[in-house]
Amino acid sequence: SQSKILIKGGTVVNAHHLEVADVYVEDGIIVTVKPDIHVGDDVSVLDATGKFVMPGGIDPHVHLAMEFMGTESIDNFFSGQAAALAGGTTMHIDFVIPVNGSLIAGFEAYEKKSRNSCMDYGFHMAVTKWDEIVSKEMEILVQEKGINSFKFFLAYKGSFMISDELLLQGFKKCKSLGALPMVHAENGDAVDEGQKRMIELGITGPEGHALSRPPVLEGEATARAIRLASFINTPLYVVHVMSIDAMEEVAKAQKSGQRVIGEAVVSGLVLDDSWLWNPDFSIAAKFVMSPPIRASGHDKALQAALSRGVLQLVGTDHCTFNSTQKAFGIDDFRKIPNGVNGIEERMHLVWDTMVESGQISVTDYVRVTSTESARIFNIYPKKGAILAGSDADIIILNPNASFEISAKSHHSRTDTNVYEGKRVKGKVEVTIAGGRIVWQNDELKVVPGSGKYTEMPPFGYLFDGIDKADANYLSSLRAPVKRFKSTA
Ligand code: DUC
Ligand code: ZN
Ligand code: ZN
Ligand code: ZN
Repeated sequence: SQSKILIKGGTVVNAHHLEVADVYVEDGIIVTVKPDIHVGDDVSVLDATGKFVMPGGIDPHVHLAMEFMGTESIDNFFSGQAAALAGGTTMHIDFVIPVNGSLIAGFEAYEKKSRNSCMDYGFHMAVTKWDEIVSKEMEILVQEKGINSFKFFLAYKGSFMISDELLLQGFKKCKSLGALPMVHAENGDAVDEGQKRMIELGITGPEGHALSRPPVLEGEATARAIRLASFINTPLYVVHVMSIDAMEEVAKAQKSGQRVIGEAVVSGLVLDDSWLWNPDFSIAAKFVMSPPIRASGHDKALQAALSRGVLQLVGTDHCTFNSTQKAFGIDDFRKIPNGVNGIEERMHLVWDTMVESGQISVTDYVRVTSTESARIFNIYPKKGAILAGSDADIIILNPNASFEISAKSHHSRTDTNVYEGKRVKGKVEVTIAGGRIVWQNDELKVVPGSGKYTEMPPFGYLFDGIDKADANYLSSLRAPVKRFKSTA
């Protein structure tokens, strides 16, 4: 049951503004934001004095119950979302994987998977092959199913990877539909070569994962995708920028005026690849994800890029496999299911790493963890804001509390945590999702089926003025040269 809630005396933070105010919530919607609100006895009052009241996090990059590398990621839509809520994230956008190449069949499978959701969610769609049917399915998904983003994999040769020829078709189709193309940017052919090289050298452990797909392959694919997006004149979203190489390509394109969004993920900001050399396989394997976590130095550079605005938002790529699943690759790193946790830790790690350290402001924190996701995927200000009329997805963060991250206390179903033992300053003490208090006093009260599918409409702000740019381009082309046959 949804109740009436008044949050009193906190500092209310939006991406553009911060003020001390009360927030009154009724029927899942924020009704009023102003100082000194008075209410009756039927309202639950939360005291937020000395704390920050902020929009719940929106994780733009998650893989719950994903069928991948011969297994399925262990957090399903219920357990992954429960973990998210305990960490102050109130919405995620998951990647639908096609079924036998069919986007619609994939969408229907994900409708089933997400039935027990306990928080709001949206979908991106992965495109893993190309033909007339796929093209038609993209139209249906945009026009009728609330999807406005499509992800193309330049890696995973033999399964998800698509050629440049198909990528161009996909970019064109996205643009015509007002949908945002996204790329996983690693050169899949070169990764395949790198893996063979490692196996030939007898490097079969988790460090071989990092060595087989170095930053240069991420830089190459990022540059290629950005240039092809420029050629089509479409906006582009580069998921999980993990290296200086890729980040610099994004920065260069942005500087030239191209509409390229760079997504950071928490693991790339906070971790380094030294873990992959750990002699204990079960520890090293936890850190295997793609693109790989990079050598020390990349993390700090990515943090700086986030604070400069070259990277606009932070996701997780949350895709968890337990120790048993990770052990599939005990003799061969190529068989270790790729993925790390993060959906529960993201809000805390970004606060601790970026705000506590003074690298970004509190308003910027809201922007990179919530508002920017909502703006890019065209659901702002329903999501990503503490404004009258917005969904009541709200967190109360105490900047003076601290705690230690551990698999012993986390809510994910996986048995390990890549941030094990890390102490963070700042703690989400209350999470309100859809007007319900779901996290308070370290207790979760989540309701299966209470989360709603959030449709994301096409033609978000990244498409503003694209038509005009195309018209300018066409009018800039010179008329064809009139040629005659030489008589000489
Ligand atoms: N990378 C991962 O680490 N996991 C899921 C998919 C991906 O691209
Ligand atoms: Zn008063
Ligand atoms: Zn990816
Ligand atoms: Zn991913």
